[in-house]
Amino acid sequence: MDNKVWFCWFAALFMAALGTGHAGNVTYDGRSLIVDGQHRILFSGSIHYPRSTPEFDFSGRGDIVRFIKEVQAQGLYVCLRIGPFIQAEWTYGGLPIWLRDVPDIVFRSDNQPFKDHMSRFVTKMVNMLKGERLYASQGGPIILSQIENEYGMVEDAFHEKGPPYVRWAASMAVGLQTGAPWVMCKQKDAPDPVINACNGRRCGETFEGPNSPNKPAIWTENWTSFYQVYGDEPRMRSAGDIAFQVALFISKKGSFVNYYMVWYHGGTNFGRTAAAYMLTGYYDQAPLDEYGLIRQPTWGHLKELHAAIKLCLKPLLSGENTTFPLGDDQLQEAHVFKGNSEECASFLVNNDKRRNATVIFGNSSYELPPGSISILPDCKVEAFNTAKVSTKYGTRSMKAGQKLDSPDIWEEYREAIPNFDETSLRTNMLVEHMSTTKDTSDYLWYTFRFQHGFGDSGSALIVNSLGHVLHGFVNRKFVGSAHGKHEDTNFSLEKNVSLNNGTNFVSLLSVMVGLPDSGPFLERRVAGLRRVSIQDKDGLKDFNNYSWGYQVGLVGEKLQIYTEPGSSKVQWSRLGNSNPQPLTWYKTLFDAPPGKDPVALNLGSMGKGEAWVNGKSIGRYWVSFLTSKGSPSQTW
Ligand SMILES: *[C@@H]1O[C@H](CO)[C@@H](O)[C@H](O)[C@H]1NC(C)=O
Ligand SMILES: *[C@@H]1O[C@H](CO)[C@@H](O)[C@H](O)[C@H]1NC(C)=O
Ligand SMILES: *[C@@H]1O[C@H](CO)[C@@H](O)[C@H](O)[C@H]1NC(C)=O
Ligand SMILES: *[C@@H]1O[C@H](CO)[C@@H](O)[C@H](O)[C@H]1NC(C)=O
Ligand SMILES: *[C@@H]1O[C@H](CO)[C@@H](O)[C@H](O)[C@H]1NC(C)=O
Ligand SMILES: *[C@@H]1O[C@H](CO)[C@@H](O)[C@H](O)[C@H]1NC(C)=O
Ligand SMILES: *[C@@H]1O[C@H](CO)[C@@H](O)[C@H](O)[C@H]1NC(C)=O
Ligand SMILES: *[C@@H]1O[C@H](CO)[C@@H](O)[C@H](O)[C@H]1NC(C)=O
Ligand SMILES: CC(=O)N[C@H]1CO[C@H](CO)[C@@H](O)[C@@H]1O
Repeated sequence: MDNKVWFCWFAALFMAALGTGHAGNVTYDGRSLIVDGQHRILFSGSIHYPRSTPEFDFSGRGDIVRFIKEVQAQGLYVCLRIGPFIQAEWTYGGLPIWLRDVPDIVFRSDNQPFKDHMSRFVTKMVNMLKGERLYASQGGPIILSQIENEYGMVEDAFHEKGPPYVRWAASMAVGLQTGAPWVMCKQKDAPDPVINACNGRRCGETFEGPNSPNKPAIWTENWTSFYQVYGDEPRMRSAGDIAFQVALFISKKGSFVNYYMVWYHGGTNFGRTAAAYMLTGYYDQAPLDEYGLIRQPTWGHLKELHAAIKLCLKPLLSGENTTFPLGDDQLQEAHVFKGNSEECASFLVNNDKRRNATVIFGNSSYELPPGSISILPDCKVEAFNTAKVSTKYGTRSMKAGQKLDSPDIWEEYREAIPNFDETSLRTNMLVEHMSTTKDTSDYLWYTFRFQHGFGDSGSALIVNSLGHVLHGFVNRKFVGSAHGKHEDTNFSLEKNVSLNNGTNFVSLLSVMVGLPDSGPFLERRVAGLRRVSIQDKDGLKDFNNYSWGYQVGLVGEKLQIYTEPGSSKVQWSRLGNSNPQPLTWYKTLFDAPPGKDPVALNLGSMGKGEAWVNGKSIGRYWVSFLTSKGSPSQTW
């Protein structure tokens, strides 16, 4: 197990331009983190570095040391969210699939096998970073670390095994002596000295605050409710709404806001790293889009917000705060920070989401748009209002570089449909998908053979599956496909089939589109076929406990025909337009477009599958899964 790779450590990088130099030991008090002896208001933008790459070069995407050194070189700090469970719409929440085979393991619980593996991982990680001198106390950029992730959401499911696990995780982390504080997000009872942080899209409104007066208010993650799954339309959160929540959080003495992906940069779920039903594009709507390009007006509006808050720093960090109502209907209020001398900053909040409000503050009158906050860095002149977006809308234009739609430039290889006689893995029952594939492939063939006393076309094949996709073949003929969805993975395929009088072969291809990543007891989740029967005029015959033959993965995967050496191991043929078959590999060669712009492939004419460029998987596509408006969720 030692050579298995835990491939996702997520780091958030701070955008606050704080200059370089040593951060020193990092501490905190009730106001904020104290970095290099100074209170700080910090903004950071999450980036999952394995989801980002500037070109079709995938070497070392998991190199965290290189990533952190690059962050430092840019003059930024790092808040490292170690996990090891990270959810993050990453397959299996970032845990390696082999962990479920550890005897007696219960993930994320007061369970010795899990704790052993978790502490081994976290220790290895921290020691590696210490070895590279990357913690602030060593002159590095890491000023904060996170252990676990949103455990408060699932803690109750573990009953009496939950709280001791939280205490253990906190003391294990703190015991590693990083010289910088630790946070737990969504964990009201985070034990001292670990800081409880808010996760959620509206922390400005909902956060109950730190669980001790000595801890600062920290917002580690805004929301993840806008990740896109197959079948979803893209959803945008307005720049004004984001700015409102951030300004409100700061006005209530918040001192650290981390823009989670929907707000900063998502990237791409390359290969098979996406969790169940997640799109390959991750938070394309973020201020830096899937390709790393600036998305306006969000990016520009947040930049102006940060500049306005920066003008308020002195009174914000060292002043006294007061809060008082402004209107008569209790929907408007002022948060005022007054320093020693003339320093004064105020946040005028209009909580009325429908109406403008005219308020008197000081001796002046201010017009506040619905659901907005005005920031007055001198308590007089409005420097910024969250609803007044002055940045222009931007559009991303895709330029067609090359057309690859001529059949002449393509070759195909048809994947063999295995029948029962060709399988070597046998049992007398339906197996669970994940424990059989061990996630070496999305694909698992379930096959059986049976005798039928009469040929007929009035029989029906009925299959129930717990995810995620099923393709049915009878006597090597395709009979149909079905799939579940993110909210309900349970689905059935019912198809009329014509059977031979004599021997019949049924081959069912179960496909997973990423592993689950959320909720308690991940180690016990099941997927794949649950029930298989055939209805004919003699009645319903159940095949669950029949003799089954299995094949893990596809022939093309085994031969790696998406690589140059693998490609030469099979006979490719010209694109045939007769009898198209699902499960076909296609390949072509093309010249890389000139220039340095991001390059995308338009897979809009495809169905469902995975795409490789130069032997590297650029992720899955599923353009045949349409949204309610009838379009694919992602074609680029
Ligand atoms: C940080 O704390 C450690 C342990 O208390 C101490 O040895 C070290 O000198 C401190 N570093 C700085 C930069 O203050
Ligand atoms: C200062 O802000 C804190 C946090 O929002 C709040 O609990 C407290 O009541 C405020 N103090 C005053 C005097 O308004
Ligand atoms: C708020 O005021 C602005 C201009 O002062 C106006 O354009 C807008 O329609 C008003 N909005 C509402 C909801 O009354
Ligand atoms: C408001 O105006 C009065 C009279 O001109 C003045 O005494 C007072 O200081 C002003 N208040 C503020 C907050 O500017
Ligand atoms: C099925 O095949 C058997 C053996 O060849 C034959 O006796 C029987 O008549 C066939 N039944 C039908 C309905 O064709
Ligand atoms: C899946 O759906 C079928 C048919 O609606 C139902 O009989 C079965 O109990 C469901 N299975 C699960 C695990 O929910
Ligand atoms: C199968 O065929 C029968 C008629 O032969 C039809 O009533 C039924 O709807 C069909 N079922 C399916 C699942 O297509
Ligand atoms: C298959 O066998 C198991 C026990 O071996 C039994 O619990 C289950 O009900 C059987 N399933 C069906 C569909 O007959
Ligand atoms: C309040 C809120 O939106 N919380 C979300 C934070 O993210 C997790 C998943 O990581 C969601 O389950 C929560 O609903």
